[in-house]
Amino acid sequence: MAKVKRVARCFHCGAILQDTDPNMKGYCPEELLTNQSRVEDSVLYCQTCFDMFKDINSGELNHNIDEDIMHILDDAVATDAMVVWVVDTFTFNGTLKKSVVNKIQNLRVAVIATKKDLLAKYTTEKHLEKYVRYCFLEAGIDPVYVKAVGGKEEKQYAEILDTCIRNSEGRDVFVIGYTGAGKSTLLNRILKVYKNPTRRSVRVRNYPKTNIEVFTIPLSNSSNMYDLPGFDLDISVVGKVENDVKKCIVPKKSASMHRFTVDLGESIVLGGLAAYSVVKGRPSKYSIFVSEKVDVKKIKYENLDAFLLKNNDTKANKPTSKRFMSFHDYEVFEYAMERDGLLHDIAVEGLGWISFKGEGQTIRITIPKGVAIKETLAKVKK
Ligand SMILES: Nc1nc2c(ncn2[C@@H]2O[C@H](COP(=O)(O)OP(=O)(O)OP(=O)(O)O)[C@@H](O)[C@H]2O)c(=O)[nH]1
Ligand SMILES: [Mg+2]
Repeated sequence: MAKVKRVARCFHCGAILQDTDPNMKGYCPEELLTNQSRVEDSVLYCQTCFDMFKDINSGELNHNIDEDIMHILDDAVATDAMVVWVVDTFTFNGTLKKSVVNKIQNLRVAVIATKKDLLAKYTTEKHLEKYVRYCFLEAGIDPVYVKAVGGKEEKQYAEILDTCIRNSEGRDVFVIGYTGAGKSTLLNRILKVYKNPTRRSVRVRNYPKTNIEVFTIPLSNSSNMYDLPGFDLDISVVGKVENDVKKCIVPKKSASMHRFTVDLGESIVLGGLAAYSVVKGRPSKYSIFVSEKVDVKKIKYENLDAFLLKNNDTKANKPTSKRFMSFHDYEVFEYAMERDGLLHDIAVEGLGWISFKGEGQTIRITIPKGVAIKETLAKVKK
C-alpha cells in the first residue's frame, strides 16, 4: 500500500507549506511541520501570514450521529439482536462509523452492499463482496454474511430474508446504514418475497422512548425487522452539497469512465469539487470514474486554486457547490505510490475514483473538507 500524508497548506494564503527554504513561498518552521499530530489537527500559517495574523481559529466538523439511533442500538446490544448494515457501494469508503462499529461489534452483523448495478460494468460481484468484507474486518466486525445487491431480481432478496431469519435465531433484526444507503429500497424488495408468519401486520410505528418512526416487519411472534433512519453522511461529498449538486454526483446508471494521460504538474478536476494532481512522476494513464453528469477536465496544477475559484463563478466545469468557495473549504492529501506496477484506486467518498498503475508517482488530492478518501488495490476488470 502507498504511504499517505496530509499536505499542509497555509490557512490564510493557501500556499503548500514547506520547511526547506525560508525565502520561498509557504515557508513554515520545521518543528511545526514535522509534528504530524499538529499538522493533522491544527491551523497552520506560513511564516509570512503568521507574522500578519495570529488569532484565527478553525471550526470543527460535527461528527455526532443521531442519539436516537444510538439508543436503539443500545437495545440491540442488550437483546443480542442481529444487525443488517446496509452500505452503498458507490459511497462506501469511510462509512464504517467508529462509534457504531464499537457498539455493535459483538452482535451478528450481515452486510448488504447496495447499488452494485452502478458499478457493474467495472467490478465483479465476488470482488465487491470480498472488498466489503475486508473493510468490515479491518474496522473490527466479522460479518456473518456479505451480499452485494442491485436491481430487482427477487432471488437475491429471498436469500437475504432467509439469512436474517436463520441468523437472528428468533431475535430482532435492526437495519442500519447511512442516509440514502438503500435500506428502505432493500426492505421494499424483501417485502415482495416475504410471507408474514404472524398475526401482526407490517407497519410504521414509533420506536419506544425515541422520536423515530420505524418501519416494522414481523419475523416471528416475538421478533421484528426494523428499518431505522440513516446516519448523517458527514464524510461523503453527497452529505456536504446542495440537493441539485447531489443529483449530479450520484450516478443514475453506472459511473462514466474518462481516460487521461497525466504528466507531472497536471491536474484532473472533477466538476468544481475535487482534483487529482500528479506532483511527482512520469506521464502515465489514469482512468477516472464519476457520474455521467460530472465534467472532468485536465488543467495545469499551478492553476488549480485559481481554476476552482473562477469555476465557482463561471460554472464551466460542472457541478460546483456554493459551500466550497475558497481554498479554506478544501483539504489536500498526498499519496506516495510504490513502484509496484499494480492497479490502484483512490476514491473520493461519494464522488468517484481514479484508477492507475503504481509507478512511484506522488498524487495530490484536493477534496472538500471532512470528506473521506481511500486508496485500495483496484478490483477493476481490465
Ligand atoms: N441504482 C440503484 N439505486 C438504488 C439501489 N438501492 C437504492 N437505490 C436508490 O438510492 C436512493 C436512496 O434509497 P433509500 O432506500 O431511500 O435509502 P435509505 O437508506 O432508506 O435512506 P434513509 O431512509 O434516508 O436513510 C433512492 O433513490 C433509491 O432508488 C440500488 O440497488 N441501485
Ligand atoms: Mg429509508
